[in-house]
Amino acid sequence: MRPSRKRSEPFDRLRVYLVPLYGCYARASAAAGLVVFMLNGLLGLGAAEDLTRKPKADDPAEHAFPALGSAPQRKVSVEWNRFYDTAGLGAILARLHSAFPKLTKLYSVGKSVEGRDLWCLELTSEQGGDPRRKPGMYIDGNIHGNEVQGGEVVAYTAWYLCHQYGRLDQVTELLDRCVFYLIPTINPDGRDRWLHSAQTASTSRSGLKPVDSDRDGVADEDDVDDLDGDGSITMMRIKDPHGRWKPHPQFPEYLMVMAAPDEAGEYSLLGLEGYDNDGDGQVNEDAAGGYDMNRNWAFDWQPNYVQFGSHDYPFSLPETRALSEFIEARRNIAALQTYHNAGGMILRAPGREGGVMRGGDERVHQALAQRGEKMLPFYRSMVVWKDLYTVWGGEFDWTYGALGIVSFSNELWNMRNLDRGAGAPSPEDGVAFLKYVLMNDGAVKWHPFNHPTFGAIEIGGTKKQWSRTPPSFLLEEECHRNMAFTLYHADQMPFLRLSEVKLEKIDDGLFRVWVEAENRRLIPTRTEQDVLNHINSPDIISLEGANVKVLSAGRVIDRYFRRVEPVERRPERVEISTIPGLDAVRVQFVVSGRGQFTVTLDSVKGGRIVATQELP
Ligand SMILES: [Ca+2]
Ligand SMILES: [Ca+2]
Ligand SMILES: [Ca+2]
Ligand SMILES: [Ca+2]
Ligand SMILES: [Zn+2]
Repeated sequence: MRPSRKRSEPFDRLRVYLVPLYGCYARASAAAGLVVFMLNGLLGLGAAEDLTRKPKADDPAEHAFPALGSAPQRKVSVEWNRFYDTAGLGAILARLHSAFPKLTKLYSVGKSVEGRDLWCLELTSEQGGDPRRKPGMYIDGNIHGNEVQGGEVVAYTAWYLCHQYGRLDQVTELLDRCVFYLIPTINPDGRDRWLHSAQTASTSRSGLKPVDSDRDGVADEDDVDDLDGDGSITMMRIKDPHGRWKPHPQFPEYLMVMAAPDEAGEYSLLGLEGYDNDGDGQVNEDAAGGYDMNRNWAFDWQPNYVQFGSHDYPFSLPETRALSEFIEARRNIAALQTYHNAGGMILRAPGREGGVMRGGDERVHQALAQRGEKMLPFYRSMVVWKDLYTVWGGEFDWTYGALGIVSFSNELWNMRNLDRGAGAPSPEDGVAFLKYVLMNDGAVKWHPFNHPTFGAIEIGGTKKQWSRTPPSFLLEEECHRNMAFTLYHADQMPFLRLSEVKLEKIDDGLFRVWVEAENRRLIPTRTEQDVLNHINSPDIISLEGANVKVLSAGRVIDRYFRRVEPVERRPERVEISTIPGLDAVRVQFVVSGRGQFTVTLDSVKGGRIVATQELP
């Protein structure tokens, strides 16, 4: 078939000619410049611009087309390249709720110390019946006040699910089958303090119940202070011939380094910006709050002298109390994610050495997290106590340990995203990113200040958004990828069906009914922790009919040899401890009678499934 080949030859030649031209920018632009120069010469055009004609100033959104992964039409427009305070996150949820009233319910789960609501957007479709009987995915963020972007990830998830329902089959099926409980911020006081006032990347972690951290009889009397009123809490340094620090030779305006052991330094560091507000001889020794909401949960809880920040007793804080009651009341919650920052981690229990994580449950968590590592560049699957540090009374230790929920905590944002190189960026790489990519937004140059205690000092360093949260243009990516992992986690919640209801005649009016109940996803209906501790009711497969009597029943322990372990009592109702992931359980009933009967599979986390059949 040569002729057609021959016809295309001139095009092939053209392509061969064009490819190197594209590949060599210098040559292409030189050639284009020459052409423009020649045209201008020929047409006699001057350099003056025509200022009379303009494009129409339409709404650009009316001319927008989708990039993959996001909604083309946006009933609710939100920019995901910035942070929102508690009222802002609430406003996003409120707008979503009024734009998608059939998909959403919006309510407050409780109030914070300062009286801010813990807003929850409940999201599911009207398909598939009672939301309380659908497998539930609980997602929260920002338990540490400074770890703000969890709030945006959760709000993004709400926004994305609302807009993609009915457009992407995967999302439609997910909302038909499951229910989402989305609480963007569970520490709204700490969040607002971090966003509204001068802070560092790590301050305002606590909630705002006053605590006398230094036990001088007064609570919260000496926090950081924005000395120069520039909206940032940075570092204080003082010229000191005996100091161990010196400006970085390459980046002296921003970066300090330790002097070599045999080298004289130039500066001493004096800590975070601030005064000794109460004149006790210490600076910034008792900040607002002074506890850790993620150490206040009633599993492996330890008092403050063992676990700093655990507060008075488990659930002593209004936020953790309200959230625990909310979660505990929804036994359909089978999966949970709680977003923190930073470091790029997919964390799982246990929080302490020797803490609880059952073997089978560990394998489920591992499989999910391994998928997550592929979805989240630079994120690593980790166990808290072993790979990070010991946590007593953490949120997901309680949700897994006390409730048997498959739980993760993602530590959002990894600094490796700065240059996406082979290893972690050095301080110099970080400063280069600040300088060349962020045009120095993120840094405060060292500048003089006259301090009442220290005298002539200098203030400077990085802004609070640096190091623990992504810059604007990477924030939407962080939101989407983490949401995608959490939707995958949600999709692996138990997905049950009665895959077989088969009749076998024994005699006239006497039958065996073989029932198979299948779980088409990875997460079992009840985790090992749940089964071993009798946390939730077992799954139940029952059979009933107006003219049908169940004579006996049993669990099938070998379907090929038809071995059945009989049920001692109430044969119409067989208890199943769990339906494992991607597996099935089988039950055999012996029945007499005639007419219609129903088989019901009832699972706390897997829902209620009914099949109807008839005895001949
Ligand atoms: Ca105090
Ligand atoms: Ca300042
Ligand atoms: Ca003080
Ligand atoms: Ca102070
Ligand atoms: Zn945290």
